[in-house]
Amino acid sequence: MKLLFCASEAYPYVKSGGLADVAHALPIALQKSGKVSVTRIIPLYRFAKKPATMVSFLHEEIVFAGARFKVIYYRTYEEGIETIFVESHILSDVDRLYGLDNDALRFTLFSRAIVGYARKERFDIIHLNDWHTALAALFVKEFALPSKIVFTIHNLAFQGVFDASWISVLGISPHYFHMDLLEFYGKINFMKAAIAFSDALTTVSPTYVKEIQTPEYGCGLDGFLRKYAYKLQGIRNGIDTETFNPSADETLSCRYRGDLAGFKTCSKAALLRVKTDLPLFIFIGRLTEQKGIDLILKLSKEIARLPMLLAMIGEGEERFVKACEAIDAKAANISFYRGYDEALAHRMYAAADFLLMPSRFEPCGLNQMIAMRYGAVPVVHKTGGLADTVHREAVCGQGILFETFTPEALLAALQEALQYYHDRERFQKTEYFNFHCDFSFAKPAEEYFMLYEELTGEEKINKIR
Ligand code: NHF
Repeated sequence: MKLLFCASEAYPYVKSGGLADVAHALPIALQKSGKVSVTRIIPLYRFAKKPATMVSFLHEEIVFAGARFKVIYYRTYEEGIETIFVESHILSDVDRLYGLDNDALRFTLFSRAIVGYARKERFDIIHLNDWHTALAALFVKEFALPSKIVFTIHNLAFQGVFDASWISVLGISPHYFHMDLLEFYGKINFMKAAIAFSDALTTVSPTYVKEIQTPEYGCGLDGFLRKYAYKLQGIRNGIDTETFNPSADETLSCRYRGDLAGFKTCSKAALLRVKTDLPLFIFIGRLTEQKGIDLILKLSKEIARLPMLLAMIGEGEERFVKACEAIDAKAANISFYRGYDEALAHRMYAAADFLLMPSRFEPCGLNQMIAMRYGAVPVVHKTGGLADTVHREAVCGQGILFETFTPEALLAALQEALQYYHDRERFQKTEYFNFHCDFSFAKPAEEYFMLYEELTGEEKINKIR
Protein backbone atom coordinates (compact mmCIF):
# COMPACT_ATOMS: atom_id res chain seq x y z
CA MET A 1 0.00 0.00 0.00
CA LYS A 2 1.43 3.39 -0.98
CA LEU A 3 0.82 6.32 1.31
CA LEU A 4 1.51 10.02 0.82
CA PHE A 5 1.64 11.65 4.27
CA CYS A 6 1.25 15.44 4.02
CA ALA A 7 1.95 18.02 6.69
CA SER A 8 3.16 21.60 7.03
CA GLU A 9 5.86 20.62 9.54
CA ALA A 10 7.79 17.55 10.64
CA TYR A 11 10.48 17.10 13.26
CA PRO A 12 13.51 17.20 13.00
CA TYR A 13 13.33 19.50 9.96
CA VAL A 14 10.86 22.02 11.28
CA LYS A 15 8.67 22.11 14.36
CA SER A 16 6.25 24.57 15.88
CA GLY A 17 4.09 22.11 17.81
CA GLY A 18 2.79 18.60 18.31
CA LEU A 19 1.89 18.21 14.64
CA ALA A 20 5.61 18.07 13.82
CA ASP A 21 6.15 15.27 16.34
CA VAL A 22 3.31 13.25 14.88
CA ALA A 23 4.45 13.91 11.30
CA HIS A 24 7.83 12.59 12.41
CA ALA A 25 6.89 9.49 14.35
CA LEU A 26 3.71 8.20 12.70
CA PRO A 27 5.14 7.77 9.17
CA ILE A 28 8.16 5.98 10.64
CA ALA A 29 5.93 3.64 12.66
CA LEU A 30 3.80 2.93 9.58
CA GLN A 31 6.85 2.18 7.47
CA LYS A 32 8.29 -0.02 10.23
CA SER A 33 5.10 -2.07 10.29
CA GLY A 34 6.18 -3.34 6.88
CA LYS A 35 2.65 -2.96 5.54
CA VAL A 36 2.84 0.55 4.12
CA SER A 37 5.30 2.27 1.87
CA VAL A 38 5.38 5.85 3.10
CA THR A 39 6.34 9.07 1.37
CA ARG A 40 6.14 12.15 3.53
CA ILE A 41 5.76 15.56 1.89
CA ILE A 42 6.43 18.86 3.68
CA PRO A 43 7.37 22.41 2.67
CA LEU A 44 11.02 23.40 2.63
CA TYR A 45 11.26 26.58 4.69
CA ARG A 46 14.39 28.69 4.46
CA PHE A 47 15.05 28.33 8.20
CA ALA A 48 14.43 24.55 8.31
CA LYS A 49 17.08 22.11 9.45
CA LYS A 50 18.13 20.55 6.16
CA PRO A 51 18.74 16.81 5.88
CA ALA A 52 22.32 15.62 5.40
CA THR A 53 21.68 14.99 1.71
CA MET A 54 18.78 15.92 -0.47
CA VAL A 55 18.44 15.89 -4.20
CA SER A 56 16.20 18.02 -6.37
CA PHE A 57 14.37 15.75 -8.77
CA LEU A 58 11.49 17.75 -10.19
CA HIS A 59 10.99 21.33 -11.34
CA GLU A 60 7.40 22.34 -11.96
CA GLU A 61 5.41 25.39 -12.74
CA ILE A 62 2.13 25.45 -10.90
CA VAL A 63 -0.43 27.74 -12.48
CA PHE A 64 -3.65 28.91 -10.92
CA ALA A 65 -5.79 32.03 -11.05
CA GLY A 66 -3.52 33.33 -13.78
CA ALA A 67 -0.38 33.25 -11.60
CA ARG A 68 2.64 31.01 -12.14
CA PHE A 69 4.69 29.56 -9.29
CA LYS A 70 8.03 27.83 -9.76
CA VAL A 71 8.23 24.79 -7.50
CA ILE A 72 11.19 22.53 -6.84
CA TYR A 73 10.77 19.12 -5.25
CA TYR A 74 13.65 17.61 -3.28
CA ARG A 75 13.95 14.09 -1.98
CA THR A 76 15.77 12.59 0.99
CA TYR A 77 15.80 9.24 2.77
CA GLU A 78 16.25 9.40 6.51
CA GLU A 79 15.17 7.16 9.39
CA GLY A 80 13.92 4.59 6.89
CA ILE A 81 11.47 6.79 5.02
CA GLU A 82 11.33 9.01 2.01
CA THR A 83 10.65 12.70 2.57
CA ILE A 84 9.83 15.10 -0.24
CA PHE A 85 10.40 18.81 0.33
CA VAL A 86 8.48 21.40 -1.65
CA GLU A 87 10.25 24.67 -2.26
CA SER A 88 8.66 27.73 -3.77
CA HIS A 89 9.41 31.39 -3.15
CA ILE A 90 6.20 32.40 -1.33
CA LEU A 91 6.03 29.19 0.68
CA SER A 92 9.69 28.91 1.60
CA ASP A 93 11.35 32.33 1.79
CA VAL A 94 9.77 33.28 5.08
CA ASP A 95 10.98 33.83 8.63
CA ARG A 96 8.20 31.86 10.32
CA LEU A 97 5.83 29.06 9.50
CA TYR A 98 2.46 30.72 9.88
CA GLY A 99 0.89 34.07 10.52
CA LEU A 100 1.93 35.74 7.25
CA ASP A 101 -0.47 37.88 5.24
CA ASN A 102 -0.42 35.46 2.34
CA ASP A 103 -0.83 32.20 4.30
CA ALA A 104 -3.96 31.44 2.29
CA LEU A 105 -1.94 31.58 -0.92
CA ARG A 106 1.12 29.82 0.51
CA PHE A 107 -0.81 26.78 1.71
CA THR A 108 -3.02 26.66 -1.39
CA LEU A 109 0.19 26.43 -3.34
CA PHE A 110 1.49 23.69 -1.04
CA SER A 111 -1.79 21.79 -1.43
CA ARG A 112 -1.58 22.12 -5.20
CA ALA A 113 2.04 20.92 -5.08
CA ILE A 114 0.94 17.85 -3.09
CA VAL A 115 -1.70 16.99 -5.64
CA GLY A 116 0.68 17.77 -8.53
CA TYR A 117 3.06 15.18 -7.14
CA ALA A 118 0.27 12.69 -6.44
CA ARG A 119 -0.81 12.94 -10.07
CA LYS A 120 2.60 11.73 -11.19
CA GLU A 121 2.94 8.87 -8.79
CA ARG A 122 -0.14 6.94 -7.80
CA PHE A 123 -0.81 6.66 -4.07
CA ASP A 124 -3.50 4.47 -2.54
CA ILE A 125 -3.94 6.88 0.34
CA ILE A 126 -3.26 10.59 0.68
CA HIS A 127 -3.20 11.44 4.37
CA LEU A 128 -3.69 15.17 4.97
CA ASN A 129 -3.11 16.88 8.30
CA ASP A 130 -4.68 20.10 9.56
CA TRP A 131 -5.89 23.10 7.56
CA HIS A 132 -2.58 23.77 5.79
CA THR A 133 -3.12 20.73 3.57
CA ALA A 134 -6.93 20.69 3.64
CA LEU A 135 -7.52 22.16 0.17
CA ALA A 136 -5.65 19.21 -1.31
CA ALA A 137 -8.81 17.17 -0.60
CA LEU A 138 -10.73 19.41 -3.00
CA PHE A 139 -7.98 19.31 -5.64
CA VAL A 140 -7.77 15.49 -5.45
CA LYS A 141 -11.47 15.36 -6.26
CA GLU A 142 -11.20 17.99 -8.99
CA PHE A 143 -8.46 16.03 -10.73
CA ALA A 144 -10.41 12.81 -10.10
CA LEU A 145 -7.39 11.06 -8.61
CA PRO A 146 -8.17 7.50 -7.55
CA SER A 147 -6.43 7.91 -4.15
CA LYS A 148 -8.50 7.77 -0.97
CA ILE A 149 -8.18 10.76 1.32
CA VAL A 150 -7.76 10.67 5.09
CA PHE A 151 -7.83 13.99 6.90
CA THR A 152 -6.64 14.32 10.49
CA ILE A 153 -7.66 17.21 12.70
CA HIS A 154 -4.87 17.93 15.15
CA ASN A 155 -6.42 21.07 16.52
CA LEU A 156 -9.85 22.34 15.54
CA ALA A 157 -9.04 25.78 16.90
CA PHE A 158 -7.03 26.44 13.71
CA GLN A 159 -9.16 26.02 10.61
CA GLY A 160 -7.58 28.26 7.98
CA VAL A 161 -10.28 30.92 7.81
CA PHE A 162 -9.68 33.76 5.37
CA ASP A 163 -11.52 36.65 3.82
CA ALA A 164 -13.87 35.64 0.99
CA SER A 165 -11.94 37.88 -1.40
CA TRP A 166 -9.22 35.21 -1.48
CA ILE A 167 -11.43 32.88 -3.50
CA SER A 168 -10.59 34.44 -6.85
CA VAL A 169 -6.90 34.87 -5.94
CA LEU A 170 -6.67 31.19 -5.07
CA GLY A 171 -8.46 30.13 -8.21
CA ILE A 172 -11.19 28.35 -6.31
CA SER A 173 -14.47 28.07 -8.14
CA PRO A 174 -17.19 30.27 -6.57
CA HIS A 175 -19.34 27.18 -6.96
CA TYR A 176 -17.74 25.88 -3.72
CA PHE A 177 -18.62 29.00 -1.79
CA HIS A 178 -21.73 27.88 0.02
CA MET A 179 -22.40 26.76 3.56
CA ASP A 180 -22.26 23.03 2.79
CA LEU A 181 -18.72 23.42 1.47
CA LEU A 182 -16.14 26.16 2.00
CA GLU A 183 -18.21 29.12 3.15
CA PHE A 184 -18.01 29.93 6.88
CA TYR A 185 -19.84 32.98 8.18
CA GLY A 186 -19.12 34.88 4.98
CA LYS A 187 -15.47 33.79 4.91
CA ILE A 188 -13.61 30.89 3.35
CA ASN A 189 -12.69 27.96 5.59
CA PHE A 190 -10.01 25.56 4.32
CA MET A 191 -10.74 22.87 6.86
CA LYS A 192 -14.32 22.58 5.67
CA ALA A 193 -13.01 21.44 2.28
CA ALA A 194 -11.25 18.48 3.85
CA ILE A 195 -14.15 17.62 6.14
CA ALA A 196 -16.49 17.52 3.15
CA PHE A 197 -14.23 15.90 0.55
CA SER A 198 -12.13 13.38 2.47
CA ASP A 199 -13.09 9.72 2.56
CA ALA A 200 -12.27 9.41 6.25
CA LEU A 201 -11.78 11.92 9.01
CA THR A 202 -9.78 11.31 12.13
CA THR A 203 -8.80 13.28 15.13
CA VAL A 204 -6.14 12.53 17.66
CA SER A 205 -8.08 11.02 20.56
CA PRO A 206 -11.47 9.33 21.08
CA THR A 207 -12.64 11.92 23.63
CA TYR A 208 -11.80 14.82 21.30
CA VAL A 209 -13.99 13.19 18.63
CA LYS A 210 -16.95 13.57 20.95
CA GLU A 211 -15.95 17.04 22.14
CA ILE A 212 -15.58 18.60 18.69
CA GLN A 213 -19.17 17.68 17.90
CA THR A 214 -20.40 19.91 20.74
CA PRO A 215 -20.88 23.70 20.59
CA GLU A 216 -18.48 24.09 23.52
CA TYR A 217 -15.47 22.60 21.69
CA GLY A 218 -16.66 22.65 18.08
CA CYS A 219 -15.19 26.08 17.21
CA GLY A 220 -18.20 26.77 14.99
CA LEU A 221 -17.85 23.50 13.09
CA ASP A 222 -19.65 21.15 15.47
CA GLY A 223 -22.76 20.99 13.28
CA PHE A 224 -20.70 20.37 10.15
CA LEU A 225 -18.75 17.64 11.94
CA ARG A 226 -21.94 16.02 13.21
CA LYS A 227 -23.09 15.87 9.60
CA TYR A 228 -19.97 13.87 8.74
CA ALA A 229 -19.80 11.92 12.00
CA TYR A 230 -20.21 8.65 10.06
CA LYS A 231 -16.69 8.99 8.66
CA LEU A 232 -15.07 10.43 11.80
CA GLN A 233 -13.02 8.42 14.29
CA GLY A 234 -10.46 9.03 17.03
CA ILE A 235 -6.99 7.52 16.95
CA ARG A 236 -4.88 8.56 19.89
CA ASN A 237 -1.39 9.83 19.14
CA GLY A 238 1.71 8.10 20.34
CA ILE A 239 5.17 9.44 21.04
CA ASP A 240 8.51 8.67 19.49
CA THR A 241 9.88 6.32 22.12
CA GLU A 242 13.35 6.48 20.59
CA THR A 243 13.71 10.25 20.86
CA PHE A 244 12.14 10.06 24.30
CA ASN A 245 14.09 7.22 25.78
CA PRO A 246 15.34 7.68 29.36
CA SER A 247 17.86 4.85 28.89
CA ALA A 248 19.56 6.39 25.87
CA ASP A 249 18.66 10.10 25.95
CA GLU A 250 21.91 11.98 25.32
CA THR A 251 20.56 15.23 26.69
CA LEU A 252 20.30 13.76 30.21
CA SER A 253 23.01 13.89 32.87
CA CYS A 254 21.72 10.66 34.41
CA ARG A 255 20.32 7.79 32.33
CA TYR A 256 17.92 5.11 33.43
CA ARG A 257 19.80 1.90 34.21
CA GLY A 258 17.09 -0.30 35.69
CA ASP A 259 16.63 1.65 38.95
CA LEU A 260 13.80 4.16 38.55
CA ALA A 261 14.10 5.72 42.02
CA GLY A 262 17.84 6.22 41.46
CA PHE A 263 17.24 7.72 38.02
CA LYS A 264 14.69 10.20 39.38
CA THR A 265 16.83 11.25 42.37
CA CYS A 266 19.91 11.72 40.21
CA SER A 267 17.99 13.67 37.51
CA LYS A 268 16.32 15.94 40.06
CA ALA A 269 19.60 16.74 41.81
CA ALA A 270 21.25 17.42 38.43
CA LEU A 271 18.53 19.85 37.36
CA LEU A 272 18.07 21.69 40.66
CA ARG A 273 21.72 21.44 41.76
CA VAL A 274 20.52 20.93 45.34
CA LYS A 275 18.99 18.02 47.21
CA THR A 276 15.40 18.63 48.19
CA ASP A 277 12.47 16.72 49.62
CA LEU A 278 9.99 19.02 47.93
CA PRO A 279 8.12 17.63 44.94
CA LEU A 280 9.02 19.18 41.61
CA PHE A 281 6.17 20.12 39.28
CA ILE A 282 6.92 21.14 35.71
CA PHE A 283 4.99 22.96 33.02
CA ILE A 284 6.24 22.65 29.45
CA GLY A 285 4.29 24.25 26.66
CA ARG A 286 3.00 27.19 24.75
CA LEU A 287 1.99 30.11 26.93
CA THR A 288 -1.55 30.36 25.61
CA GLU A 289 -5.00 30.03 27.07
CA GLN A 290 -5.36 26.62 25.43
CA LYS A 291 -2.62 25.26 27.66
CA GLY A 292 -4.22 26.72 30.79
CA ILE A 293 -1.27 28.91 31.73
CA ASP A 294 -3.79 31.54 32.89
CA LEU A 295 -5.08 29.06 35.46
CA ILE A 296 -1.58 28.50 36.86
CA LEU A 297 -0.96 32.24 36.97
CA LYS A 298 -4.20 32.83 38.84
CA LEU A 299 -2.93 30.44 41.50
CA SER A 300 0.58 31.82 41.73
CA LYS A 301 0.12 33.23 45.26
CA GLU A 302 -1.18 29.90 46.56
CA ILE A 303 1.57 27.97 44.75
CA ALA A 304 4.17 30.25 46.31
CA ARG A 305 2.93 29.12 49.74
CA LEU A 306 2.68 25.39 48.98
CA PRO A 307 5.52 22.99 49.84
CA MET A 308 6.39 22.40 46.21
CA LEU A 309 8.67 23.60 43.42
CA LEU A 310 7.42 24.67 40.03
CA ALA A 311 9.63 24.93 36.94
CA MET A 312 8.11 26.29 33.75
CA ILE A 313 9.46 26.53 30.23
CA GLY A 314 7.74 27.98 27.22
CA GLU A 315 7.15 30.79 24.81
CA GLY A 316 3.90 32.40 23.79
CA GLU A 317 1.68 35.38 24.30
CA GLU A 318 3.55 38.37 25.65
CA ARG A 319 1.06 39.00 28.49
CA PHE A 320 1.70 35.46 29.80
CA VAL A 321 5.46 35.70 29.30
CA LYS A 322 5.52 38.90 31.38
CA ALA A 323 3.35 37.35 34.09
CA CYS A 324 5.56 34.25 34.25
CA GLU A 325 8.67 36.41 34.50
CA ALA A 326 7.03 38.37 37.32
CA ILE A 327 6.22 35.29 39.39
CA ASP A 328 9.68 33.90 38.75
CA ALA A 329 11.09 37.09 40.27
CA LYS A 330 8.69 37.08 43.21
CA ALA A 331 8.27 33.47 44.32
CA ALA A 332 11.27 31.55 45.60
CA ASN A 333 9.77 28.19 44.61
CA ILE A 334 8.77 29.11 41.04
CA SER A 335 11.16 29.42 38.14
CA PHE A 336 10.49 30.26 34.53
CA TYR A 337 12.64 29.83 31.44
CA ARG A 338 11.48 31.77 28.42
CA GLY A 339 11.82 30.04 25.08
CA TYR A 340 12.04 26.47 24.04
CA ASP A 341 15.08 24.36 24.75
CA GLU A 342 14.57 20.74 23.77
CA ALA A 343 17.47 19.43 25.90
CA LEU A 344 16.34 21.36 28.96
CA ALA A 345 12.80 20.08 28.46
CA HIS A 346 14.10 16.48 28.47
CA ARG A 347 16.04 17.12 31.69
CA MET A 348 12.91 18.60 33.23
CA TYR A 349 10.83 15.53 32.37
CA ALA A 350 13.51 13.30 33.91
CA ALA A 351 13.73 15.39 37.08
CA ALA A 352 10.02 16.02 37.61
CA ASP A 353 7.76 14.33 40.11
CA PHE A 354 4.67 15.81 38.44
CA LEU A 355 3.81 17.30 35.07
CA LEU A 356 1.23 20.04 35.23
CA MET A 357 -1.01 20.12 32.16
CA PRO A 358 -4.14 22.10 32.92
CA SER A 359 -5.14 22.55 29.25
CA ARG A 360 -8.50 24.18 28.64
CA PHE A 361 -8.87 21.71 25.76
CA GLU A 362 -6.36 19.22 24.41
CA PRO A 363 -6.88 17.27 21.18
CA CYS A 364 -4.44 14.61 22.36
CA GLY A 365 -1.46 16.09 24.13
CA LEU A 366 1.94 14.48 23.93
CA ASN A 367 3.64 15.93 27.02
CA GLN A 368 1.69 13.77 29.45
CA MET A 369 2.89 10.63 27.66
CA ILE A 370 6.47 11.89 27.49
CA ALA A 371 6.30 12.73 31.20
CA MET A 372 5.14 9.23 32.09
CA ARG A 373 7.89 7.75 29.95
CA TYR A 374 10.35 9.65 32.15
CA GLY A 375 8.63 8.63 35.37
CA ALA A 376 6.69 11.84 36.15
CA VAL A 377 3.06 11.68 37.25
CA PRO A 378 0.64 13.87 35.23
CA VAL A 379 -1.76 16.33 36.85
CA VAL A 380 -4.24 17.22 34.13
CA HIS A 381 -7.57 18.79 33.24
CA LYS A 382 -9.90 15.98 32.21
CA THR A 383 -10.35 16.90 28.57
CA GLY A 384 -9.61 15.45 25.10
CA GLY A 385 -6.64 13.14 24.90
CA LEU A 386 -5.72 13.89 28.51
CA ALA A 387 -8.92 12.14 29.57
CA ASP A 388 -7.97 9.17 27.38
CA THR A 389 -4.40 8.77 28.59
CA VAL A 390 -4.53 9.74 32.28
CA HIS A 391 -6.66 7.79 34.74
CA ARG A 392 -7.40 7.80 38.43
CA GLU A 393 -7.35 4.02 38.63
CA ALA A 394 -4.21 1.94 38.81
CA VAL A 395 -4.07 1.28 35.08
CA CYS A 396 -1.46 2.34 32.56
CA GLY A 397 -1.34 6.11 32.78
CA GLN A 398 -2.22 6.81 36.37
CA GLY A 399 -2.38 10.41 37.47
CA ILE A 400 -4.47 13.18 38.92
CA LEU A 401 -7.37 14.71 37.01
CA PHE A 402 -9.54 17.71 37.75
CA GLU A 403 -12.86 18.07 36.01
CA THR A 404 -13.96 21.70 36.16
CA PHE A 405 -11.70 24.25 34.57
CA THR A 406 -11.32 26.56 37.57
CA PRO A 407 -8.37 27.69 39.72
CA GLU A 408 -10.08 26.07 42.73
CA ALA A 409 -10.21 22.69 41.01
CA LEU A 410 -6.56 22.98 39.98
CA LEU A 411 -5.61 23.94 43.54
CA ALA A 412 -7.44 20.88 44.88
CA ALA A 413 -5.55 18.74 42.33
CA LEU A 414 -2.22 20.21 43.49
CA GLN A 415 -3.09 19.48 47.11
CA GLU A 416 -4.03 15.93 46.16
CA ALA A 417 -0.71 15.60 44.34
CA LEU A 418 1.19 16.74 47.44
CA GLN A 419 -0.51 14.08 49.56
CA TYR A 420 0.13 11.51 46.87
CA TYR A 421 3.80 12.43 46.80
CA HIS A 422 4.21 11.81 50.51
CA ASP A 423 2.58 8.38 50.27
CA ARG A 424 5.96 7.20 49.00
CA GLU A 425 5.12 3.59 48.34
CA ARG A 426 1.99 4.39 46.32
CA PHE A 427 3.68 7.24 44.48
CA GLN A 428 6.69 5.19 43.45
CA LYS A 429 4.44 2.33 42.33
CA THR A 430 2.56 4.74 40.07
CA GLU A 431 5.77 6.14 38.65
CA TYR A 432 7.04 2.64 38.00
CA PHE A 433 3.79 1.52 36.45
CA ASN A 434 3.51 4.52 34.10
CA PHE A 435 7.16 4.21 33.23
CA HIS A 436 6.52 0.79 31.71
CA CYS A 437 3.42 1.72 29.69
CA ASP A 438 3.60 1.54 25.91
CA PHE A 439 2.98 5.02 24.53
CA SER A 440 4.72 4.31 21.24
CA PHE A 441 3.11 4.82 17.86
CA ALA A 442 2.97 1.06 17.18
CA LYS A 443 -0.67 0.64 18.19
CA PRO A 444 -1.96 3.94 16.70
CA ALA A 445 -0.09 3.11 13.46
CA GLU A 446 -1.89 -0.24 13.38
CA GLU A 447 -5.22 1.60 13.73
CA TYR A 448 -4.35 3.96 10.88
CA PHE A 449 -3.35 0.99 8.78
CA MET A 450 -6.70 -0.68 9.45
CA LEU A 451 -8.45 2.50 8.36
CA TYR A 452 -6.35 2.73 5.17
CA GLU A 453 -7.10 -0.89 4.47
CA GLU A 454 -10.80 -0.40 4.99
CA LEU A 455 -10.77 2.48 2.48
CA THR A 456 -8.72 0.72 -0.16
CA GLY A 457 -10.59 -2.56 0.46
CA GLU A 458 -13.88 -0.84 -0.34
CA GLU A 459 -12.30 0.22 -3.61
CA LYS A 460 -11.36 -3.37 -4.44
CA ILE A 461 -14.86 -4.65 -3.63
CA ASN A 462 -16.40 -1.95 -5.84
CA LYS A 463 -14.14 -3.02 -8.71
CA ILE A 464 -15.18 -6.68 -8.36
CA ARG A 465 -18.83 -5.64 -8.38
O1 NHF B 1 -1.33 16.22 20.45
C1 NHF B 1 -0.62 16.57 17.62
C2 NHF B 1 -1.00 17.66 18.58
C3 NHF B 1 -1.90 17.24 19.72
O2 NHF B 1 -3.06 18.10 21.64
C4 NHF B 1 -2.14 18.41 20.64
C5 NHF B 1 -2.48 19.66 19.93
C6 NHF B 1 -1.95 19.84 18.56
O3 NHF B 1 -3.10 20.55 20.46
O4 NHF B 1 -1.71 15.86 17.13
O5 NHF B 1 -1.63 18.64 17.83
